Amino acid sequence: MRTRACLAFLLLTACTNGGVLAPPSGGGAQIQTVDVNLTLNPSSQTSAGTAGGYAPAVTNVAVGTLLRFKNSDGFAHTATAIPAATTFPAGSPFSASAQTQSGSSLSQGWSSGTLAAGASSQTIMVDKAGTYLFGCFFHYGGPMRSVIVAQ
Ligand SMILES: [Cu+2]
Repeated sequence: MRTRACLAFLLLTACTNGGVLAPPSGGGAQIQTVDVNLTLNPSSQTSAGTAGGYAPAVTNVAVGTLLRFKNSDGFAHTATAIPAATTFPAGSPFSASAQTQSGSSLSQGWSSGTLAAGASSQTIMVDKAGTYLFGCFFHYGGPMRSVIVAQ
């Protein structure tokens, strides 16, 4: 009996935490969503090279905002930082670790991990002004890559 009650508590706790999208303490941070969809979002030219698969192609955000990536496509994608790049590398810059969710600050390394159809990423704090490139582990050559400009 005691074990069952404990298990129920753990499940309830896990579900509650998993569903909460509230910003970190201090509250009130805006969440800006980037759409992830290789099927619907066309390629376009940006200052970093040819982007595609995310909308907007260039996301303008204010420092202090939270970013989230939502996969509205019918198959899996990632949104993964390309560290220290000002133009998109010719070949994929990603390793298999891109498939695992990591990071929560824009200026540090981060990845949404593999986002199944319909899934949303963790929120990523826009902690520092700058231009940040990211792309999809599976479809980098699609091209599936995009730009975040934080001010
Ligand atoms: Cu993809």
